[in-house]
Amino acid sequence: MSWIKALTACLVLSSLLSSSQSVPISVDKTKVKVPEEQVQEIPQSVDTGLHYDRYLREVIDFLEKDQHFREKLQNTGIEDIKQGKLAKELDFVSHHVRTKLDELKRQEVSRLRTLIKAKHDMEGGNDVAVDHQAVLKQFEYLNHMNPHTFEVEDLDRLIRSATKDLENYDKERHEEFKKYEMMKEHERREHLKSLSEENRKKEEEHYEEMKKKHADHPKINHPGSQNQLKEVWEEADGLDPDDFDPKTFFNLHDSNGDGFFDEQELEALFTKELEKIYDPANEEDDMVEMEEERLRMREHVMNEVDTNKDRLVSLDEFLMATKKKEFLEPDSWETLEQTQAYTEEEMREFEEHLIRQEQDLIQKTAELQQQRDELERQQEQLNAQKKELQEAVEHMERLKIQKAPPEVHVEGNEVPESPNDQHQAPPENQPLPPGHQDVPAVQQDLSHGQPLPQDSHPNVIQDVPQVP
Ligand SMILES: [Ca+2]
Ligand SMILES: [Ca+2]
Repeated sequence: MSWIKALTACLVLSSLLSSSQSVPISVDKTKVKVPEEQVQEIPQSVDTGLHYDRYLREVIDFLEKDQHFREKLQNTGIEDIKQGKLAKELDFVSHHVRTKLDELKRQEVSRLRTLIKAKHDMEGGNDVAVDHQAVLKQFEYLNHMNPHTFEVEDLDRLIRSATKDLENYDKERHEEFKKYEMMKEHERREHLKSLSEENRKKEEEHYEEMKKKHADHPKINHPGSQNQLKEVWEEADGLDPDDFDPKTFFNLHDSNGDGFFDEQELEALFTKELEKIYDPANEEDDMVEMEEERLRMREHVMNEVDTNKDRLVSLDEFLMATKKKEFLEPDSWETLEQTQAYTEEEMREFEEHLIRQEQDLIQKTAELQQQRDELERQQEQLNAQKKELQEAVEHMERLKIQKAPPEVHVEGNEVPESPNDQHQAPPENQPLPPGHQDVPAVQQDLSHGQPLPQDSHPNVIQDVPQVP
């Protein structure tokens, strides 16, 4: 098994082959430093569909440039790769490749942080700080404890994660398809509910008619059978069916010439069959269903033909399969519309789930409205308090102005005379000015001009000589 094959098989990255082949082996034999434009180039291989697809492909792309790593890969079996033996060879790759891998990892960590932040913001958690370290743990394909350099553990994690994730990838696609179909049916049922009796009847008739029209198509050949491949040979390749030769067929459709049928190359073989059922111009043909049918066909052929389970069909495996009875006399292929995507029970659960989601949404909306009302109420209260405070301040200002003395121009040491001073009593030992003895504190003897003791006051009055 070729070195590229070993790694791609392990990673189920058959699509990588096209890009690997385009990198000349001599590149880093002659050049110590990889040219910058080549460094920046993104591999043009088929997307694996993983969310870290770009990172994965860039890492593989750079490892391929290292001669030591390539040689080790050549001599390492799939199981050993899966067990992490290949990852250990990272310690021996050249410095500039390591530096580039460090850079790729830092970029990936930064991309994840941006994603986490964006998700966090969307969920409305602006005021709470994100614990990146904790959230990063969910991304198992790199070592988040060391965000700066790419180490053996990073390669090990990448290999393990990609293997696991790609194995689950088809399963997830089937699940998504099922949900898609249930949602379609749910919307149809809801639409029917909104119609009048008469229109509902018409709509139902139309639906049945379209279903019938979709199911009416030429016979579908069993995927991977002689009949199916012969049709490709004749119609797509334009060759005489009598000349059909499996080995020639294999070489013709091994598009990248690596000696294996990968998933994409296999799927391409089913286009002729799928065109018998699906036409994008027809109302009754759903192209999402066409892709599900393509996936089913590829899975079926892989299961039958890929005996060593590396998700690639070698020429030997292919030739072995052409000798089997199923190849020559296959069963009929049950197409998607002939199978039930979901049970009524699953549909019921799905709709219940939708109702719960809707109720949650209504509840959340109500809670938000309540919070909004409360905030508005608090705002009004604050406004009222502010107004009161403002009025109090204005009142104080007015009082201050009333009490304050009029502004007097003062020269030298002259003390301004207060208007209140006029009403103040003069200092104690100063004689009162005439006419100011308003208080009879000391009564004067009017005849003698002598002060009299206070207790003699009534007599003094009596003693006043009577003028005849
Ligand atoms: Ca191939
Ligand atoms: Ca195989």
